[in-house]
Amino acid sequence: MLLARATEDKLASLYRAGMIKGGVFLGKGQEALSTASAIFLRKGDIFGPLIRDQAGRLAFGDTVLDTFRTYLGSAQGPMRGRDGNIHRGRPREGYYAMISHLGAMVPVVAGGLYARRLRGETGVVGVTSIGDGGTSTGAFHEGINLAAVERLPLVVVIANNQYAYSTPNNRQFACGDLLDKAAGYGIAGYKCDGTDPAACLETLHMAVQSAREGNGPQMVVATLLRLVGHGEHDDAGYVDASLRKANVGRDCLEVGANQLAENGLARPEDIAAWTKEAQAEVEAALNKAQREKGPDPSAEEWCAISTARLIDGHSGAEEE
Ligand SMILES: Cc1ncc(C[n+]2csc(CCOP(=O)(O)OP(=O)(O)O)c2C)c(N)n1
Repeated sequence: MLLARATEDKLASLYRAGMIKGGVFLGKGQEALSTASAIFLRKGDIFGPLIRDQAGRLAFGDTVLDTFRTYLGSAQGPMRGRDGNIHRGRPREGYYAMISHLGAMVPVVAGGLYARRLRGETGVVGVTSIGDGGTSTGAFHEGINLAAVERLPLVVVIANNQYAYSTPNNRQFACGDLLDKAAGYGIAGYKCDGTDPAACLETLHMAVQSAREGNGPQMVVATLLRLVGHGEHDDAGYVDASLRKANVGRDCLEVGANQLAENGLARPEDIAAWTKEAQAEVEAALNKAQREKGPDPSAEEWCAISTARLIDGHSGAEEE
C-alpha cells in the first residue's frame, strides 16, 4: 500500500510537470482493497486489474520499475513502450493487460479461467476489479453470467467509490445495494468496508479461498471513496463534501497505520521508515526508467502487440 501510494504520488507530480503522455488514473483511497484483491493469489492464478489497481499490480508481482517504464514509454517496459500507461501486463504469467472498455475484463478473465479448465488445470483462481459504473455494462453482466453458469473460480471485486466518473450512485443503479446483483446471478457475495485494510484482507481471503475450493464465482463489494479525481485532469469538484468527512472518506493508509499501532504490530516511526524506503525505491526506478530509450519504429516490428515475445511476457529488451 505504501509503495503504491509513493509510486502514484510521483506519477501525479510527473503528470503535472508535463512529463507523462496520456492519462494518469490513480487509486488513492483504494489501496487496501486493491492490495487485498491480489495478495492471496498464487503463481498460476489470473489477475485482471482495472485503472485504480496499482497496489494490486504490485501485490501480484508487477514492479515499480515496469510501472515507470510504461508511463515514460521505455522500450524496456512490458509493452515495449508501445501501449497506454495502464495497459500493461504479462499475459503468460496470468497478469492481464487492462482493457479500457469497462466491463471487458470480467469476460476476459472468465474466459482465461475456462481455458485453464479445458487444459485440465485445477485450483486456479482469477480476480478482476470493476467500479460501480462498470457494473452497468453489458460485458459485466455477460461475464458474470457465464462464470456463474459454468461455476468458474472467478472473484469479481467491485470498488464502489460512490461515483462513476462524476455520476453519483443514485443515477447509476436502482438496486438498493450493488451486492443485490450477486443474488441475481446466483453467486456468493460479500460486502466490506473498503477503507479498512483488515476488513478487506479478511473478506478477500474468504472469497479467494471459496473460489479455489470450487464454490464458483464470488462477488465482493467494497464501499469507499475515491480520494482523487477520476483522472489527474479531474479536480473531483462534484464530490459531495459531506462524504469526505464521513467514514467512507477515510484514507485507508491512515486506518491501516492505526490498526497496526493498536495491535502492537508497528509504531508510527516504523511506518515513517517504510514510507521512506518506498520513496527511495520509487526514485531509483524512476531514475532508471528515465534513462532508457523509447521504441524505434524503424528498427523493430511495428505491430508490437502481435509479437510472440510480448505474449510470452518478455519485453524483448533483454536481448538488446
Ligand atoms: C464501455 C465504456 N463506456 C464508457 C467508458 C468511459 N469511461 C471511462 S471511466 C468511466 C467511469 C467509470 O466509473 P466507475 O466504473 O465507477 O469507476 P471510477 O472512475 O469511479 O473509479 C467511463 C464512463 C469506458 N471506458 N468504457
